[in-house]
Amino acid sequence: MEKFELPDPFEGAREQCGYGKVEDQDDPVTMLLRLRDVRKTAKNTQTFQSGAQPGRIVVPSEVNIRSTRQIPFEVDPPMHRLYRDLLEDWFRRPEKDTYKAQLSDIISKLVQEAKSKAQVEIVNDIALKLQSRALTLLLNVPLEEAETWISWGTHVFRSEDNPVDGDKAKILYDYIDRQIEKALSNPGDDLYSILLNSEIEGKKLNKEEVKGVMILTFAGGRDTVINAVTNTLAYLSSNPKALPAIKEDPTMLNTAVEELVRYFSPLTHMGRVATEDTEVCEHAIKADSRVSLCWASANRDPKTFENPNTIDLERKLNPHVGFGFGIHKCLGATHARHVLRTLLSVLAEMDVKLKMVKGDSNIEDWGEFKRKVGYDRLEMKFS
Ligand code: HEM
Ligand code: EMZ
Repeated sequence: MEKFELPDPFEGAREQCGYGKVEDQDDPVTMLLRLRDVRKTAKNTQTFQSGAQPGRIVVPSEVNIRSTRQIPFEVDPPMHRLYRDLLEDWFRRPEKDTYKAQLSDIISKLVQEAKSKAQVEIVNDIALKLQSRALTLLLNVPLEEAETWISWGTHVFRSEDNPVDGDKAKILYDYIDRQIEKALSNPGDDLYSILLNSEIEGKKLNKEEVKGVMILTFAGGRDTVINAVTNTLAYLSSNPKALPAIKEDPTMLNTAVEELVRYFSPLTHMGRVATEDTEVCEHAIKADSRVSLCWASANRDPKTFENPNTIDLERKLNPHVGFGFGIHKCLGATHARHVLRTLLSVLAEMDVKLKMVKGDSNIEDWGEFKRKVGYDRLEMKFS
């Protein structure tokens, strides 16, 4: 049985100095590696802003492929609060029973299909389809719409040989523009229509703002969910006792999902831009330079997590930052948690056995740090 492992490349630097450096398109980034510093910096939105030039807080930087500001992700207080107030109710929809039933149906069908095949490629045939179909529930659009999104491949901004591919991004932007026009001429009860009808301080959101929310919903919730689903299946295949244990005691589902998100940390890090000369970890940070909050490193910090490199599905104390920390905490977390929870519970209920056949690792390259985040391809057998 192949061992499933996502090694922690940050251990040495986190212990020695607490930060690392990465070059990116002539705009270097100081990665903050300790949980305490990550939290402190995320809280200090005055000195470490998200509302810099659109695309700049993302690593690799997306300044060359978009001018649309992603909302509420690239907005600072006080505006940030107004957008969040507008969005939070909608993003709690996954708590509804109808939503849960539909999600369970989407997942059961995919698992049935996988069981009927001799072998299945997880990334494209399960994770991408599951992510796309589940997203139709969050946006409240017809299930068929997912087929278009599936045809775009796993990442909407990256192609095989280009981490920031403008042509690829244009497919998404043009698609969203068309959906916004459709919603304007024929409003329904989907997220586009709801947003176009919303007001902040008595003023309707304009098309550019709606586009900013929608790009974020498509981009932020795509490879994160795909990696989380793929890694979950890889993990289960090398730990055959996990599903029977969950079936025996479904209360484990809550701690299991949190632990998987901690260990996988599907979003490695996210940047901020310093608004003034400052210091983190006794390291000088110049005004207008970039730092990043490394969720993946913080989630293995041994000062907080006992046996940080072990997956313990019943971990009791788990203040992980896999979904971020502070005001920008992931809006899609309720949805993502339900996706993972339902996946585990459907597999457990169906007594599915998983066998890994072959995996090509997806390794992110952050200069001195190489981090496995999942798989580009993963062949498995379901029975
Ligand atoms: C923010 C992780 C899924 C939408 C964040 C942040 C993290 C994160 C770490 C904080 C970014 C920051 O502080 O700069 C993840 C992970 C996911 C996931 C690990 C899957 C396992 C999703 C999904 C959606 C989504 C499915 C929506 C469809 C957002 C939005 C924000 C955000 C809108 C910005 C919130 C704000 O700025 O107030 N996510 N995310 N995410 N995420 Fe997610
Ligand atoms: C941005 C980001 C959002 C960015 C919370 O994270 O996710 C990245 O995958 C995208 O490339 O544009 O949406």
